[in-house]
Amino acid sequence: MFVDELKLYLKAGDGGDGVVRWLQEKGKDKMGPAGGNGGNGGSVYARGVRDPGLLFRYRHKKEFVAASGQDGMKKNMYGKNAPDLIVDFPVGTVITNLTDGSTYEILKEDQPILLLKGGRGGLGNKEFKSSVNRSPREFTEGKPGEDADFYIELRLIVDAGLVGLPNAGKSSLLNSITNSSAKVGGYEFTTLEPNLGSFYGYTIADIPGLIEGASQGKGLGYKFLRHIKRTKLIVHCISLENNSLTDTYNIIRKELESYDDELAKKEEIIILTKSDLVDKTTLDRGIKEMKKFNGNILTATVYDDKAVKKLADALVKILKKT
Ligand SMILES: Nc1nc2c(ncn2[C@@H]2O[C@H](COP(=O)(O)OP(=O)(O)OP(=O)(O)O)[C@@H](O)[C@H]2O)c(=O)[nH]1
Ligand SMILES: [Mg+2]
Repeated sequence: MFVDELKLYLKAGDGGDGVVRWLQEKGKDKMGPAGGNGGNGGSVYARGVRDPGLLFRYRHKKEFVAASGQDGMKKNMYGKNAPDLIVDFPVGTVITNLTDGSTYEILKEDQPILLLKGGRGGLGNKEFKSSVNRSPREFTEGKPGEDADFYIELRLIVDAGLVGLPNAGKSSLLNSITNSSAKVGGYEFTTLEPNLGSFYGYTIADIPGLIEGASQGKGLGYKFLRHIKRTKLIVHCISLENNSLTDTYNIIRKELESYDDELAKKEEIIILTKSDLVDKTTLDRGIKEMKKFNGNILTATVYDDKAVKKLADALVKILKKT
């Protein structure tokens, strides 16, 4: 199961309390204040890791709480600061603090981002000593650490995203040009979650097929469109098996547009797939028909190594430009 959305409660550690203590010497009474300050609570940081499947691990763990600072001690000793809590998220995660609305994007590995500050430790009675008060009984409690509910959403960072109807041959294409071994099947919705493949240093995503009415919740593919929100290039796959390439093209375009205007404005190329199933005249007619929509029409068949190589070369060129 691929988890790309969840809620987490995060809390930074509370500050330790300051304390009231007195210097002691054998046979003598209180010799002045000696209560130490409390330590600071641990802060909560988000850190990026290169593991798109990581959120799966958090599906049952709904909260992370950083440790509290230690209370102050006698002989003016400070309580220990608590360590910060670092929570890992896949690169591409968008984190929204549901209390104040602030958002954070994890775009790189490492580079921890502060989400919640730990509470400061309180002051011991030693801090309240003054010329007028040599035996202060005052101290302060540690401040509470910040806390909030967070909405966690993964939007994969990919260079190209394959979209199209179910059965268009997207996964087959991904497998033929990348190291991916996505499941392929002669039925709709073979792909149930995004597949990633690397391609000359670029990342290509294959997402479940889209169908007409996807934006109204039909089919599976819609919720996965978030994973191509950040892609530079949309690779629109249309099988030459379709009776009307134009209608097929328009169905997918309409769903992209109703999902997000920005998505619809992204650079797009069209790949006409399964070219082995049609004759040369039909193929040429198909290319001509699609040229109305897009200057970049490629063709593909996964059963011909030369054709795959040609497609891969063309795709690299396009990716280099975008
Ligand atoms: N003849 C021919 N068949 C192909 C080609 N590419 C894919 N197919 C077949 O088309 C069917 C669908 O392929 P998939 O790659 O699973 O299609 P998909 O677009 O990923 O489908 P979903 O995951 O359901 O959206 C499978 O039976 C493939 O074997 C091709 O180039 N030529
Ligand atoms: Mg597929």
